[in-house]
Amino acid sequence: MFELPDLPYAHDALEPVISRRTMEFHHDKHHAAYVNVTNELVQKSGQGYASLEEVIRASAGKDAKLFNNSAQAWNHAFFWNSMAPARQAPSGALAAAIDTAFGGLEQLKTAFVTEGVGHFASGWVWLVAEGGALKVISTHDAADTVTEAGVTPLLVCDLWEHAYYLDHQNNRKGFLETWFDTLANWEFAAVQFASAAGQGEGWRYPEPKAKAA
Ligand code: MN3
Repeated sequence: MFELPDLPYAHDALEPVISRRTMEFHHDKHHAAYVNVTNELVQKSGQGYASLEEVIRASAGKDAKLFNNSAQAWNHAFFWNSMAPARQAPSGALAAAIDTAFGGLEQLKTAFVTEGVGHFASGWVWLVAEGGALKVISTHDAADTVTEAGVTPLLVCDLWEHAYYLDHQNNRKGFLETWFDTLANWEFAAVQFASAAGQGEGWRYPEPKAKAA
């Protein structure tokens, strides 16, 4: 059984950009539902899976309901890790790679916000590493980079309205700008970036626990 990982901070730690109320719905209800439905579908399938990543890859293009729920379970856990309560800035090799790819952090912010605002309807905006270079991409609905060989996600922001509507209403642009400036977890991104270069492990969803007999 896959578990709903606890938030890496308190529900109100990201205020005022993301309120406690949003986190209570988003983590405790939305994310929990994706994990629960994934578990139900995996159980029904009778298949044993060693990881959530395996579920996502096995269901992609074959079982839309299982893919959508398992990928959303993964994406939300990655999203919580993509944020930190204290404002940070990229440093070291990651900062250098940002300069190379975008010309600087402000230009990366523009690319990230523009991609997120331009993305129609629900999905996710990502900073990723591919072949040693950084890129900004977006994915639709539940789609993510778990199914993309050679693509390592560094950060993601949720573009579904439930992520920001209570706090920012329809102002997706304002949400993304403030998110990028104040919540982006550059320490987490740096660990992911190093893993893309073969240094250390990238983030993985917690392994499933055997069901109690
Ligand atoms: Mn969401």
